Amino acid sequence: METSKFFPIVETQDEGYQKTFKNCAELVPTLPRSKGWWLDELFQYQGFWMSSFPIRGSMLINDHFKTRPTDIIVATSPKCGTTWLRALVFSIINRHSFDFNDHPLRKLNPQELVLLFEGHIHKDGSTSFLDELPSPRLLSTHIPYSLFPKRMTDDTSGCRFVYICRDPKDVLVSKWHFSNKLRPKEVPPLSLEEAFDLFCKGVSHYGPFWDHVLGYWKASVESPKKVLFLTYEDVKKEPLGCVRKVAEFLGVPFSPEEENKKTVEEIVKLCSFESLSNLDVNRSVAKRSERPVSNSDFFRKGEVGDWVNHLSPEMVEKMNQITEQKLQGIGFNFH
Ligand code: PAP
Repeated sequence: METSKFFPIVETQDEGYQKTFKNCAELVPTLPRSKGWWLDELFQYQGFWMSSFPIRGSMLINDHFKTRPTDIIVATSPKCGTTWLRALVFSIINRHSFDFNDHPLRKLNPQELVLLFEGHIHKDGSTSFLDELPSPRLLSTHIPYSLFPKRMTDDTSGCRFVYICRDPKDVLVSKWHFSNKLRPKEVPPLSLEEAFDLFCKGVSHYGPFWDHVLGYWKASVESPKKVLFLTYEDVKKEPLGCVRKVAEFLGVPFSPEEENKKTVEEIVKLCSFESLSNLDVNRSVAKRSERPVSNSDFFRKGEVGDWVNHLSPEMVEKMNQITEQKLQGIGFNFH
């Protein structure tokens, strides 16, 4: 069976990894598939559309990841504010280690500072890379909640998830712009109509979007000490309150001295769109071979409601209807 076309070449793997790689290589060609948003293919795996690389990442996490009670996972559906949340959580938990004027965020893009879990579980062909990270490990993910192993999602495990979601209309617009940056120059751009159609059918990375949100929402209701559920819109509206909430959730609340020193304000300021997007490191348009996007591609407008500039009234109505129907009666909506 020809499997290499689905996967990038990976370093030598240890024996346990080899077995998972083999299982995954056999599984992927049997899954329902659809064209992707750039030139990738998406496969339907356990109810979610994913490309082959994160499917394998998810299988590796299930088979091999050794969880620690201090692990913190920043989780999102793509284009919901991962970059922002990575920066905020990193700054909150490391606030005693760095000076705000000489902060790692001033030199590294948040995507480089807080690594993608399903990407880095492949690194070095064994768990050694992740095993060697100091505690508390802070990792980022797009993997849906139901795909994580019980040993991470059980109430008895100390591992915590901070989730952020966003109005799907803004997610679609952001994803459409981003996808066209990833498409090779030789192929025509993805039209907004095509993107809308794929998104509404649930065929988007780690989608259906609504099922992704539902998984984390339900977990946050059932296990509020394990999963904190935030929205992009709320963080925009009340950044200080949200940062305090995250710190409390992670067991590192701000002390009265820190409040006096305006540490919360410093974190919000450093991680704001205006501040991060204007740093030299994030203005860089250089691309690396392992990542076909540049740091600057993660910063576009950073606004709530940009969909009004792109979507037709019919599109808005259809998207709102899907959202109403999917989230009906759960106690949460995007209003
Ligand atoms: P990813 O899923 O590829 O990791 P992610 O960071 O989740 O991307 O989403 C990018 C969006 O967050 C962009 O939204 P836009 O296209 O609507 O503009 C980006 O501009 C926005 N973003 C990035 N950093 C920040 C920030 N510090 N504050 C607010 N929004 C931000």
